[in-house]
Amino acid sequence: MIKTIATTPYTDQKMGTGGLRKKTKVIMQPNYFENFIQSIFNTIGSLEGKTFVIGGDGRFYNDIAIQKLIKMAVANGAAKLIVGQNGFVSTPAGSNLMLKNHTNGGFVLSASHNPGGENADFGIKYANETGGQVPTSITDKIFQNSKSIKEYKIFEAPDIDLSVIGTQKLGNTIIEIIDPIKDYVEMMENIFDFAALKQLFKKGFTMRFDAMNAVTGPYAQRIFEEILGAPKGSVVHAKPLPDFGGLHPDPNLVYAKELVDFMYSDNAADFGCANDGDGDRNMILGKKFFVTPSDSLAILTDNYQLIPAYKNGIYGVGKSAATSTAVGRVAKAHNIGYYEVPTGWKYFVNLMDSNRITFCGEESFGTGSSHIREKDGIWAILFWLSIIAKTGKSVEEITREHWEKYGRSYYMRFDFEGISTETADDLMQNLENKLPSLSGKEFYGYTVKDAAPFVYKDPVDNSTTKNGLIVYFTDGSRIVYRLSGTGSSGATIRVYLERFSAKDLAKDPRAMLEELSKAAMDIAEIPERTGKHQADVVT
Ligand code: VG1
Ligand code: CO
Repeated sequence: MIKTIATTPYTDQKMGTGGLRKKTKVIMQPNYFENFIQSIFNTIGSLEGKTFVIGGDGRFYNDIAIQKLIKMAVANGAAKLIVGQNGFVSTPAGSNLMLKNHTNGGFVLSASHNPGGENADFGIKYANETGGQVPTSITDKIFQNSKSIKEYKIFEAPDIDLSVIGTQKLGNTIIEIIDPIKDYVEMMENIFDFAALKQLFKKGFTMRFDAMNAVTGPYAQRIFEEILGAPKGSVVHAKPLPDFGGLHPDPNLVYAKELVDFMYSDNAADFGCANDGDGDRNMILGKKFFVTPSDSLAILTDNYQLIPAYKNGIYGVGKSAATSTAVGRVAKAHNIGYYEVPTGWKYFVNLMDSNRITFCGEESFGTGSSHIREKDGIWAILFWLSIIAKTGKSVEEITREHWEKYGRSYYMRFDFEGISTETADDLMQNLENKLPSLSGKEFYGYTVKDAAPFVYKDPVDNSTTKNGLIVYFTDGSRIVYRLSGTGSSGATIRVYLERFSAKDLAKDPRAMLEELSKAAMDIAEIPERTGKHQADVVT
């Protein structure tokens, strides 16, 4: 039976860089989740005849939220729901299901790389028929709607059993419970040369995939161990747990420490990699060697011809403004399109849909291609393994040869966390105000060429987005400042440093960027304004 429930609005349901992301306890407030979902349904109009994909990364509260979501979609009149078995669907697998089935979009319940649990974070990613997260014009409307919501609709029924694959009906809605891994594996088999990858493991190649107790464990076990023949146990932390076993499922040098320590030990595997909570991020490591995500994007792009799906050519490549310019040099060499967008994958969607780009990436451990409209952690790993299989070279050799060919962009990101929103906003405003006066000034040997906010005009819908402030120096170095849009409380200031060198290819990035980091602290007055003399997280 359809029930209409009276409710009162919350005022903080604004989506950020990756959907709505909040403390789990905030989402658990009475009607909070329901209000947000109904605001989406109210924004997009009648659900009649519409199909949606539903899943999540298995974190705490997923099981409860998913039942509410299904019953609300039913009450609002959706024709069909495609739901991952036990409620599991990774972000890239979800995007594939949406595209492949010509759906009207879907929901991945995840706060991505944020920790999970009752005292951690929860989130909702909402995508439209592109399989990509909705543009800001829509998220603004949803936010407006949420501020005046008075009621929501829910179908009253016992919980659905999500453990059995098959089709059932709730109200007038068809509910299809599917194996969330099958279609994803098929897609990967159509992109990469699986026979060559099997050969690689047959020859004794070793890898370690750290799933960080999040959603990609079962995907990775199926692909790497069962299909490609990597030794059992190559995938670690493979069981998705509601609190990720206490791990912070953000695959970087800080939070994937166990994997990093292993890959820098004498027992290291040939290849090391990790994914984040919802499977869209990746980290790549060789033996005692780390590949920055910016370099990874450049290297994958330079090697597109090695992959069956791309060997006949790619359209172009996109990167977020904060990502290093390494891939720009590759785009130039291959004479392909090159786009710089604001932070957040949704800005790549129009570029992919209009055949302007095939590959795209962000410095925050995200890489992907137009096979779907989200970044894809396992895709990036299979791409790297394919380069290794085809060239016979190690991760380190591939990367060093790349630097020899193109020069090296030394790159680091500094995060200043737990700052009050007011302090962070003031700091950014003050910096923006003084940008014009920086030109020609010298900081620790670096002279400012010019400085400006980053403003992006989408070539497809002509919308403009302002995100971050960039200081350019005369030697080509850059500092990018921006506020995080994925936190669940307070503010995080991100500072991205980049310095190019054509000749010095084997220096320590910290040493190469020491003076620039001092300049970054001074220019934005970070110590004076935040009391912090050091970043909380450096990646
Ligand atoms: C961060 C990253 C950004 C990424 C976003 C979502 O955003 O910097 O590059 O797209 O997370 O990633 P922010 O605003 O906190 O810097 V995830 O893996 O949701 O899906
Ligand atoms: Co993610």
